This record gives sequence, C-alpha cells and structure tokens, in this order.
Amino acid sequence: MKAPVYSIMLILAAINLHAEDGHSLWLRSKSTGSVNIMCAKSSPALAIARQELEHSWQGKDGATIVLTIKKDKALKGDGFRLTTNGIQANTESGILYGVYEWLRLQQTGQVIPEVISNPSYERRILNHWDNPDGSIERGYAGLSIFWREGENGFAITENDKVLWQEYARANASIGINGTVLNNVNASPLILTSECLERVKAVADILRPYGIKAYLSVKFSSPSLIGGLETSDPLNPDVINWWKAKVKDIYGLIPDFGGFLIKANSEGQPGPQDFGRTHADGANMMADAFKPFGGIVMWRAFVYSPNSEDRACQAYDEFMPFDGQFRDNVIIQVKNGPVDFQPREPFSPLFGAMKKTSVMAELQITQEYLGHSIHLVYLAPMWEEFLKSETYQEGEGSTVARTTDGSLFPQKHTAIAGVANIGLDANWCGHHFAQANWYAFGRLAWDNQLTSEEIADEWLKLTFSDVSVSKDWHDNFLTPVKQIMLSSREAAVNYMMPLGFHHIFAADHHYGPGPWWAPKGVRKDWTPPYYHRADTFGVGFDRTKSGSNAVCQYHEPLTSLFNDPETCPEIYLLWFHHLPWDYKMKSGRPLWDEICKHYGTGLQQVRQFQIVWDKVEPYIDADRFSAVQSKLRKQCRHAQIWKDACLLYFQQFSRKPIPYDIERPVYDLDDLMKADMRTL
Ligand code: GCW
Repeated sequence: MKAPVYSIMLILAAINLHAEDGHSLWLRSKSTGSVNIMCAKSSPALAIARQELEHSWQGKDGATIVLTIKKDKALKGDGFRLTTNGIQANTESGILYGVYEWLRLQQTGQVIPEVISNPSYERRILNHWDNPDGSIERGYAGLSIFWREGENGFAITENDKVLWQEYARANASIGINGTVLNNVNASPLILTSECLERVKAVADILRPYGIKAYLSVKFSSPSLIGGLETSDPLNPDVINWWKAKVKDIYGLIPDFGGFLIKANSEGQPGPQDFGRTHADGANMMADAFKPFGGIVMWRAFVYSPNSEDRACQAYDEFMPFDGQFRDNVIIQVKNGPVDFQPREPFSPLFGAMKKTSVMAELQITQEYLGHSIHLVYLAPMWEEFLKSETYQEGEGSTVARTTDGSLFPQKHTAIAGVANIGLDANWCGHHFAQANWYAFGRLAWDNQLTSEEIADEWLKLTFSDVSVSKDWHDNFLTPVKQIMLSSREAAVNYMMPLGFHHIFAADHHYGPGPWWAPKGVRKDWTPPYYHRADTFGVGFDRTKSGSNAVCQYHEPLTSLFNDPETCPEIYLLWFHHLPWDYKMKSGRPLWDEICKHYGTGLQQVRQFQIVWDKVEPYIDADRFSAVQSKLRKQCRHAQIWKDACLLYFQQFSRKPIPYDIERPVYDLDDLMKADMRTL
C-alpha cells in the first residue's frame, strides 16, 4: 500500500517542478529525433543554429540538413532560402532565421516549402522604456531585465546573463535584430561609463543572435554630464563631445546600432531650446555616427500645450524638413497622430515625407489597452495600420509600403515596438501578452502576414505541450484564436468606439475618465479636450471647418474623412463633432449606436470567459487559471468602462440608454471617485 502513495508523491513533485509559468514562451523544445547538420563554416551564430536544430528537431530521424552561406542576389539583408535539403543565406543571421523558420514549420505541422523569405525591414527593433533604476515607464510585467537599482545595481550576475540570453534567443526566433535598452525619457546617466559597461555586457550576449544594442539619449547630455555650458547642436564643442562619445561607444561595442531620441517633446530638451531645428539636432548626431555605420532614430512624437489640435502637430513640425535629414537619420513616427490609442487613423506623416526615411513605432506594451490585465491581441490593430491606404503614390500606397522601401528609396528601413517585457516569470505579465511580442517580430519580418496566421502559429507553438489532435484543434485552437482575433475590437467597443480617443482617467491610462480634467493639467492631457461632449453632440471637429487635420491626408482621404457621410464610422468622432441624433448607417441615432458598442464590448468579454472556461481540459492548470482570473477582472473593468462612459455622456445626450442594452450596475458618482485598478 505504501508504494503507490510514494509514487504519487513523486509524480506530484515532478508536476510541481514543471509548474507552467509561461517562461518558455513560444520556444518549447521538442526534439523527436536526431539530425545531421552540415555546415562548412563555424562561428558563434552558426553554433546557435546547430544547437537549435539539435534541440528542437521534429523532422525525420537521422535526416541531414545543409547550412550554406553564399551570395544569392534574390536574398535581401538577412533573408534566407529554404531548399529541399537545407538553408541558404547571405549572412550568418540569415541562416539562424532560416533555422527558426524551419523549426517553426515543423512544430506547426507544415511541410517545408522551397521558398525565399526576405525581411520587410532592415532593422526590427524593440524599444524598452526601462530606466537605469530598474523601473519601466508603462511597464506592466515587473522591473527591468536590464537595469537594477541599488549599490550593486551594476554588478552582472549569472542570472542576468541567462536571462539576457533567453531574451536574445526569443527575439532572434522571430527576427528581431535590434533593441533600445533604455527609456526615451532618457536619463543622462546612460552615457556614463558605468552604464556603458553594462550595455557592453548585454550587447556581447545579444551579438551571436544577430541583435544590435541601441540607446536612447538625452539631448542635453553635453551640459548635464559633459561639463559643457550648452548643448546647442551647432556649437563646435557640443559637436565634438558627441563625436567623442560615439567613438567611445564603438570602442566598447563595435556593432552598436545607434541612438533613439525624444527631443522637444513632453518636456524633454531638444534643438529648439537653442533656436535650432529637428534637422539641426538629428543631423549633428547622424554625422557622429557616419564613420561607424550607426543610425539616429529621431522621434516625431511632438506636441505643444497650446496647439489647436495635438493631432496636427507632428506633421506641421516635420513636413517642412522633408529632404533635409542625413541618410542615416530615420524619423520614428507613432502609428497614429495622437498616441497609441485603441484605435486611431494612421499618422499622416506616413507617405507624406517622401524624401526622408520614416519608420513606424508601435506599442506592444498595453499602455492604453488594458495593461497586462486585459487579453487584447494587438496584431489586428497593426495589420489595420500597415494595410491602411495612404494614396500618396496612387492606389496600393499602403503604410507598409511607405516604410519598407518598396515605394520610396529609403537608405534605411526599420520598425520599432515598445516592449512589454519585464522580470515577471512569463515575461509579459499576461500569458496572452506574449502573443503581442511574438506578433510584432513576425510582422516586422513580414509586414504582409495576417493577424490570423500569426495567432495560429503562436497558439500552436505556445501550447504545443498539449497534443495537437483534431480534438485540440477544434476545441482549443479554433475558439481561442477567435477570442484573440476579436479581442482588439472588443476593447475598442467597451473603451472607445466610433472614433472616441484618449478618454482615460488620470495619467495611468487604464480606467475610464471622460470627466477627468483637474485644474492645472495641460488641456491636451484631459479627456474633454478630445471628446468635446456638449448638449449638441460629441466628437472632435477635425474637418476643414474645424482643426483641418483632414487636409494632412492625401486625396481622396481628405474628402472622405471630411464628410461624415463618407468618413468610416470607426473614425467618425475622431474627425467630426456630430449631434446626438445624427443618423448612423444602421439607421440608429448616434447616441443609441454609442450605447450599442459599449454594450457589445462588454458582451464580447463575457463570451471570452465562457469560451475560456470550456478549454480547461485542453490546457495546463497554471496558465488556465491565470488567464481565467485575468478575464474576470477584464469583465469587471469592461463593465466599468461601459457604465462610466454611458452615464457620463448621458448627461449631455439626455436620452435613455436603449432598453435592449444591459442597465448600468454602477453609479457615476462612485466611479468618478474610484481608481479602477483597485476594483
Ligand atoms: O504616451 C505617452 C506616454 C509616456 C511616453 C510618451 C512617449 C515615454 O504616456 O509615458 O513616454 O508617450 O512616447 O514619449
């Protein structure tokens, strides 16, 4: 009788040892046989390629795979070719990407095709908003994996190295080849030798995985840490200071990527403080990088408290300089004209700057999309953005094409995503937030992939310890993929449908706060600035008779957006201030339509709960209950969003909430006092 108890205990101990914390991401090793690898060269990168094949091989036992580096004109950058017996590329990184693709195809049960795969962008970069004290701006997954506070903050431990290597591997597996290691609100300390030593240590680990390190820098560093009296970009001492600093960095890190700069934005210093322009500032730095092949990513996220319409400012400030930037400057533009909202039209700078390299900045961390509490799969949002038609060079001028070099001869092409990675065991706070990291990398490699394809891959790879049977396919993969694919629209519905934007309470950007406008806070940081609700109607008038933001778009978009009858309803209140009884395409008055969207959003999340509860038999208990618990919270908060917004706007619309929509369960007064994060 004793033996079974003993063995049950052993089994329990083993299960416990393998408690599923999500740390393995989409990289679950599952070698099912041996593979012979033939490769004429050897190097650290190729050693990783071999190791990965041996570790995760799922093809024919004893098969041979040949890795060949040779010039192939059909291949671009780190692109690769899959052949019947192996992988061919121009570069070692190309081989590594080919290996990951080969393994991904095996693991997702696909036949290995004979294909060429070229990256859409030369540089595929994560932006970490990590501070040297280990905190992360807009981070929801714990502290930084790169930086740590305290006396021994700069000591490099074995744990650090293991984590950085896992990080490098995960990124390389999805084609990411660059990472900015610190916050764009940059501490000047980042350029001190202590910090740079740490950057070197990280860069050394990233290198064999084909990943370059980049840094965000503060424009006033010459005066803050260099002892100079000014940081004027045209001052010879300042110019020399930057040149010397960049040279020092390359002494430590020979393949350093470059700088990312937030200048004259939200209180950050910049060239305008010295009467100079964005071009003066960016070019001065770009010249310092020229001898080393580095680049400067200069952000276009600028707006001033007094402008009539924040959405117009980046375009107004940057368009006059089109063609004046050095060829190693890339202007980094957020996807929308305001700020990573649940839905925005694309920024009109895409395609408009024809003589300047422009790159998109996406936000993987869910600052405005439910932090790491809400299950929101962001690929549909990015797909919508990348496929948006700009009409800049006629039909087919999608945002993707305005940035990937296929429309304009950009010297450099790139795309950035603000990372959602921290020290949490599962890296991203929410198991499903891993899908957003994954999706960013996959889209950066191939901007034509669909969010459906990416979700399918990610689910198979991430939950592949569950047997891939028809049963699993029908009862886990299909319904969960459906949750993912509808999750972003659900969030838009219960947060900000029909073109509403920036109606968050306070600076945490989590809960609803259409009323939020404390005295002394900049107007363009308060929701009433954006929704403009009054007894007549609601929405921001950006038409020709309003702020005229519509004119920043190329025809036919200007006309399309300018007329409420032709403006896509998803952007209606972004571009128009309309009466509460404005007749929508559905025939319903605007107020009723708003109510319907909020009601639908809440219903969608409730449905996600049901679907998730049903998949319990198909998934490990740890991840099942972690996601279940987050969905409960998401439901409560979707309810709060709906109630708060409807009850608040009802004060202006003075109309009943249609009776086929669930009644609010909260009182507005209570919600106005509460911090939703605690509910
Ligand atoms: O959306 C705002 C964020 C800030 C961020 C800024 C930016 C890093 O609220 O936290 O600062 O955007 O992108 O610079």
